[in-house]
Amino acid sequence: MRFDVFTLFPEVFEPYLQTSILLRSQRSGLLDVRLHNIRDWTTDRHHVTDDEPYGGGGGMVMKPEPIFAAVEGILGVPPACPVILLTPQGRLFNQEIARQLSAEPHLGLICGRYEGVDERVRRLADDEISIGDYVLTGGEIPALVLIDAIARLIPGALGDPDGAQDDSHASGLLEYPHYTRPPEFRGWQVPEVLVSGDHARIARWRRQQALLRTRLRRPDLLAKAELSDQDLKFLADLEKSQNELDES
Ligand code: JCQ
Repeated sequence: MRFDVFTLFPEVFEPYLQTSILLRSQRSGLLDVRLHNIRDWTTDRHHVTDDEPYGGGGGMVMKPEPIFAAVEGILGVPPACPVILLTPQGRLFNQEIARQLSAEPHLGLICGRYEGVDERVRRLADDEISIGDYVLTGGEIPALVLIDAIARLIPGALGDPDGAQDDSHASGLLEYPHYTRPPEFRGWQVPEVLVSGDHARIARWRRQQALLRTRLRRPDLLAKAELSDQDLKFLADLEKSQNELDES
């Protein structure tokens, strides 16, 4: 899968892209991230990429010409792939959107800076995505978030055949608790079930822990999750024992 990233700060992508799974995916040819400096597409003597907002008010706005020149210069007219603008005004990114985007062979990502981009840049974008309700200095971290979440869904990227199947949010539930050696650390024991060797019992315990944790921390997710009859029985029994305690 190929990403073309349009940014004023391509260097901030380098260290993260040169690490771990993203590095391996690029080396194996599963992932191809191309970074483009919007400043390289300016045509004026001082390579200016921003300007004052019409109508006044503080801050600076990214000019449309270099962004259009960069995106169209690299991706063609019309662009050869979907183009996404990273902005707090976009639709909220989640695992479902990551899954859908991982089916695309090629994506363009535009990173804004300053107070934002000239409104006409929106005409270049097929989609606008936000990674959360807060304001960042630029769209670079959001673009890395998308690349990371999407790239690890490419078949073969994680190295094991089960891949991202077990991950938090893949099932719509939070993950069950994980433990590794030592069996006791500072007096805290690894749950007995995990060292029992009883794989059916381990699977049941993990599922129940995921359900308990999701109910406690993210009941909004539980309402949307795919639940088996056994899951529903477990949750119904929990409610029942909770009610009995409340009445006593
Ligand atoms: C993305 N959540 C926060 C900031 C303007 C394109 O215009 C702008 C882009 C940014 C950077 O993105 C974010 C963001 N998701 O701040 C202002």
